Amino acid sequence: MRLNLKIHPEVQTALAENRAVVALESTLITHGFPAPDNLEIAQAIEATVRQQGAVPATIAVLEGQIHVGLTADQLAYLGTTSVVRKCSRRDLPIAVARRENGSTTVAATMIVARSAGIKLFATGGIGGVHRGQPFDESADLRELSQTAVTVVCAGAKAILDLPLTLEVLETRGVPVIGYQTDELPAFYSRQSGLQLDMRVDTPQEMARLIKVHEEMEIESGLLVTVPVPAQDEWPAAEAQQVIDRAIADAAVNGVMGKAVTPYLLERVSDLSGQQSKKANIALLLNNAQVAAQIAQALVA
Ligand code: PSU
Ligand code: MN
Repeated sequence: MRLNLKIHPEVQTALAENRAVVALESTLITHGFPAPDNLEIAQAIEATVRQQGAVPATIAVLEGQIHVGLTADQLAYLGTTSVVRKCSRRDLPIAVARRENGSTTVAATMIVARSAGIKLFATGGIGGVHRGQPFDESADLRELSQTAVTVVCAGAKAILDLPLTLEVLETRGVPVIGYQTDELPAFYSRQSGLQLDMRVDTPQEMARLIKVHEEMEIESGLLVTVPVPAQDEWPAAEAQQVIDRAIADAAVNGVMGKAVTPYLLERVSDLSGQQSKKANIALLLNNAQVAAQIAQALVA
């Protein structure tokens, strides 16, 4: 792929010197949380990566230019601008051609990270197969099957069909690894009851797997799934009721396509008050920390 990237000098230097870099997505800033929480959360994620000694590279499109690493002003602009295109793979050329602002989903962030030479990327939850809508399958899953970037997340978002999402990941050849867990985390809560084939307990162990995968030139992504910290968990039984209601509301309102995920996240947040937000923020910061530690182990 040939992308015209504007790489922040700090990120460029870190890559040239083989220092740890963690890519970060931007859809969670523009479509995942309302202002002003969104900007505070984005800043906190970057700060967490830095605290671990790694360089954050938030990825977004600003006036048609793809950026890898944003200045503080650019991040603030993205967090406060109302018209931003949510860009998955197919939307990237549209945002560039029309000189628009665009935020990148997991799929688009993987594409850009790969092109920039960044091996690791942290997010909240990947997209997946929607419940009751087996043909609404996030482009994230296809990207994971073909783009060699490691994505650190808290599983697929709990608004999704987790068993089907796991099946698709298996079909597409994506290794799914539990980080200090034997089962797939369920985003807001720690357990899904779905067993995983592989568990790692340290950043070093994960880095070794990434290196072997790279040496074998298997051009798929790797998915590292990290449970939300126990003290911030939103118990699955409670979360499920709220999620069921949000999904029903989406159906009644005819929400479709790429609007589904932002709608459900907002509805869940409105219906649950602070609980979903607390869990969501905690898992984002935790994932950023784990990703930065793995990034460090990769360059050690
Ligand atoms: N995780 C979050 N909040 C988000 C998302 C993930 O905690 O907003 C975004 C990611 O960018 C992911 C996207 O790639 O939702 C999936 O959207 P879709 O189902 O339309 O592919
Ligand atoms: Mn979707």
